[in-house]
Amino acid sequence: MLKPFDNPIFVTQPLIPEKKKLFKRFEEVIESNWLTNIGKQHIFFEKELANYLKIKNIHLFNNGTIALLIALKALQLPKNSEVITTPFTFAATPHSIVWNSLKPVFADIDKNTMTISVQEIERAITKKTSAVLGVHVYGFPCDVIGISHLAKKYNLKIIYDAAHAFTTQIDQKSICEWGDVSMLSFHATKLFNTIEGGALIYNDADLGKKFYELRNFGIKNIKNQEVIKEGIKTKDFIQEVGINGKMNELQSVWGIETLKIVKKEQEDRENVRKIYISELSSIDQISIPRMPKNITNSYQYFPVSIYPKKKLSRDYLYNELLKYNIYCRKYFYPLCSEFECYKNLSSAKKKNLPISYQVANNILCLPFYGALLKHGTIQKICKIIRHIIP
Ligand code: T4K
Repeated sequence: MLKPFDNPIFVTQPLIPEKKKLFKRFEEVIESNWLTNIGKQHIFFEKELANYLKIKNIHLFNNGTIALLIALKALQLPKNSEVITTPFTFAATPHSIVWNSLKPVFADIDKNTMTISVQEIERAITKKTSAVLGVHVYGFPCDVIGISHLAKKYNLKIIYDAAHAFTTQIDQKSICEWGDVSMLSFHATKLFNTIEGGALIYNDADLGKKFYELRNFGIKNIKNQEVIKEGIKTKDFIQEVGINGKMNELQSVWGIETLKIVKKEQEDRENVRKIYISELSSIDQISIPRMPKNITNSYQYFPVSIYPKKKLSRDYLYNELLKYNIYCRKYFYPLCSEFECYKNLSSAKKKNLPISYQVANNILCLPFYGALLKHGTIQKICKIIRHIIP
């Protein structure tokens, strides 16, 4: 038997900025006495990020879930109306619908992209449908063109959960340009992180203004400095029921420094990806989903599907890998539609979601981050997998 790893190998490892540069920026923040509430670092980071992603309109948030809550709130969808979404996602996606007093309706996914199927969306549309919340799962883009057509035909809003799609581009344009609004997550486990954090990307300036205000308790879009200088009482300027969704100055400088190293991490992950493909492609029981040619990989996860055969299944591989100190993740098993809080919805019935069940039962996210290139780690992981599935 091959020797297990001395230290656990997790599904991911956070990207940590260069400490010297980071601490210098922390000092700058501390000495400025300005720690949060859309300060200098926040504004600078927002601009840097917009340039990096080559997009015009972006607002930062303290995490992706709050960003998604605000995205739905700002669209002012009728109370109790239905939002069609995928069950093959993280809990934050349907939760954000329910937190807005809206009803999630699950539609099945496409077998190849694992994203919500346009045909299934159309089948689920009723008079009560107000929006579609698609998820670019693992950075695989939803059928954005098909969803746009449906939205026009039925007068629906489109929200994209792009938590996994930081670098995903279609024909060299950010995936986040599609739909009314897209949410990015900058959680520690994401390719690009601010420890916790998120962003909304949008086209309509009025919608952007709403995001800005809802993020800050609903306080009207006035600068803090104006409030201080002119002694304006903020209570006079609360227009809506907002929330505290602000990214702070330390998160922002973490983001500024991480942005400098994310390209290198992407390149490293590309090399990890190539090694996985060359080592694992010949194993009959493993299928590696591939991006279409005009799509840039998101480098977020490395999912594989395991075709069950005799004792060998996804769960068998998962459990065997644990013996070697390798902790893969079964993202996203079980489906959100199986959770206690959603299982009684009529759209949650198993017969309504056959592809989602099939995908969720066989998928496994293998360890995927640049540092796997060190000390032959990635080669050893592949060797172990080949040993388990001869
Ligand atoms: N929509 C989608 C589609 C999402 O996937 C997510 C988040 C959201 C919305 C919401 O965005 P945020 O509000 O989070 O910005 C993790 C993350 O917490 C979560 O952000 C992520 N999706 C989800 C898919 O994965 P867990 O419960 O799997 O995390 P955890 O703590 O088990 O971490 C996974 C592995 O990462 C660990 O085995 C070890 C490693 N790790 C983790 C942390 C936190 C580290 O090495 N260092 C760390 O600091 O949810």
